[in-house]
Amino acid sequence: MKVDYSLYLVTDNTKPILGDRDLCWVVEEAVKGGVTVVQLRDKTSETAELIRIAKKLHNITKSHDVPLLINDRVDVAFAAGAEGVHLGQDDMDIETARKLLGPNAIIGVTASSRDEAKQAVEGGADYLGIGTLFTTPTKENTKAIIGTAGTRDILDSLASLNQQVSTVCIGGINASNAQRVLYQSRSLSKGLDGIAVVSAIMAAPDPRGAAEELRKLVTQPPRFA
Ligand code: TZP
Ligand code: MG
Repeated sequence: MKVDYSLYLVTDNTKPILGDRDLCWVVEEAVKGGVTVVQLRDKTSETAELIRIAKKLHNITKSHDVPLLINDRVDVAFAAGAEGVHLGQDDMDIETARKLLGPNAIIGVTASSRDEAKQAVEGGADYLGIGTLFTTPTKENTKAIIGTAGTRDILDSLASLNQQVSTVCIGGINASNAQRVLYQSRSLSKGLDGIAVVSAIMAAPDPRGAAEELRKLVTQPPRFA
């Protein structure tokens, strides 16, 4: 399956971001607005509840032909029939995840350095979540803020590895910097395939409108000097 990574939504169920709104409603609005991939990221729900949420989200994403990936939890991805997982450096190894989920599963890995990127690519990751790009209140304990320079460095290293792996960047991306992040990377021989956002959509009062705006920004020619 060819995946469109251009506008990748990572969910957040914490009060400062979601407020009192229903997670499924926000995600459905976002998908209607043009989100191309959804990652369920939930660090608090117990397993049974997480599977219930994942199944509900999967019904929504499936009806829009958008892949659903589960953060950290290969078991939950399997139980919900999700299209794949997103693994951090401390999560299950790619080979085991692939054995459990099958050859067509989408497996993404977080990479904050050249070494992590190389290891993930050699391990067979389908895409890399490169970051953290900019400081963000959404993930305060993030281990590395790599900035634009760190991102370019990883992208450069992928070009020299001559790999087809897809890439998205995450951390502090919103409508005001999305085009810059994406199009500046395109001056490299390996550019980003998309941007990943949490608060820019999840915290927006109108998540559908926020997704529509971001989708336009990532698909239309850049409008900055
Ligand atoms: N991983 C690295 S930064 C981050 C995650 C999940 C949070 C990004 O949130 P936001 O609101 O898009 O800055
Ligand atoms: Mg993780």
